[in-house]
Amino acid sequence: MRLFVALELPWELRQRLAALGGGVPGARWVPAENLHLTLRFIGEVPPFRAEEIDHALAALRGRRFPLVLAGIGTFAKAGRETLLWVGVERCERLEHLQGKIETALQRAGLEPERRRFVPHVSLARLDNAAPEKLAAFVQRHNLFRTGPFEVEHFTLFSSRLGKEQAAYEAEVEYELA
Ligand code: 2AM
Repeated sequence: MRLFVALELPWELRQRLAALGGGVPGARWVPAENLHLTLRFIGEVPPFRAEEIDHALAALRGRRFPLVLAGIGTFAKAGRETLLWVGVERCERLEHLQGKIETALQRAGLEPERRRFVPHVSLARLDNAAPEKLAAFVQRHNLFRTGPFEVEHFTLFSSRLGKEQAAYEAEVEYELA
């Protein structure tokens, strides 16, 4: 199965994020039900490994914390914008939780993640989006900011890749104290 660890977002917040979508030709907007904040992408693993991952995550002790989403940005590959996202206000407790998850997954036998953790919620994947439309979108929504919401658990998701959108399923929720 194809797995990743993420924070689920409150439904009202996801609706608010999904409502930002539109006005950028070449953007494939993530539907509200798929919006999440990835903490660690795992990828394809055999069932025995999935079980070890679950055990490692279940043994992790973490605490609840408030989180604020703020700002809009893009990632580019080879000079081309590929992803439009909403950012996260700097949060040490989020970084701490992500670090604990990384450690737990390495103990469960996964290779270390080499890429730096840049917390974000993907809003749209971009296929040749018109740069001026994209820039206008970023400018229009740059002050986007949510009220703080409480992160009470993190989630192990499985993902099945579809033609239009991936289908994500919450496999296990891990409560924070
Ligand atoms: P993204 O939204 O920033 O692209 C499920 O695929 C989640 O895992 C997505 O939110 C995706 O982040 C994230 N992810 C991180 N690395 C990935 C990779 N190499 N392949 C696919 N998804 C990845």
